[in-house]
Amino acid sequence: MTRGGSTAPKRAAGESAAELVTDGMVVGLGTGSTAAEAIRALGERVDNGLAVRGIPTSFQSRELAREYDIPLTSLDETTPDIAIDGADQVADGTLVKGGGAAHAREKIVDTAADRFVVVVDPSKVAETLTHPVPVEMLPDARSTVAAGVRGLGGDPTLRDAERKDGPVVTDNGNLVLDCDFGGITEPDALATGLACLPGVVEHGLFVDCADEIHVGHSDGVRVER
Ligand code: ABF
Repeated sequence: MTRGGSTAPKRAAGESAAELVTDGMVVGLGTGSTAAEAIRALGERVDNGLAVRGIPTSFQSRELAREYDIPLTSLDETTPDIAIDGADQVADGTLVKGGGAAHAREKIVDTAADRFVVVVDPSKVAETLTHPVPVEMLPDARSTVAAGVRGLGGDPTLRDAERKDGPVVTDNGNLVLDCDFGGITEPDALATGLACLPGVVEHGLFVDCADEIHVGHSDGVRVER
């Protein structure tokens, strides 16, 4: 799923990160509209002879890579030299991800990479994380995980519970709770608390994972971290 449309800042961030890729590299291919700009830019370079292989973080990024003729590989074969991925919010180098419900695979691929580059537009940058944290869980654990999240001070909402076709189901066949914690002042402790809840597959807090954050603006890119 490519959420949100393309804009000049997203394009600038994606292109800036794609320029870091050199011949022979294995690239983790992120999810979302900003990461899609990086995949597009990479595809253009592949068209001009760059030899790379991609490891997709979602069905969406796999389809996009195929569209741009980027050869694919997997974590069973190799590890990424670099991963380029988007975020829902960034504060002090910590990310909230998972708006596309792909954060479990994103976290596996992004943290396996030698270099993890985040691509965002300025609307994603905050002083303190306030974005609800997506928590992917086994369907059977939906009520117990929700209770655990409340115990950690959060307010959980099953993603798209009211939708006619039923709630969002991830690429892994699981459900997602969007958990509002207000301002997150201790992301490390919260990440540990969420990871310890039985039935949680993965949460969308990425603490101490990003090596660089490319913030696209309409007049260029600022690299943070
Ligand atoms: C993925 O796509 C997610 O982890 C994040 O939720 C989202 C960002 O999308 P966009 O770049 O479209 O805002 O990276």
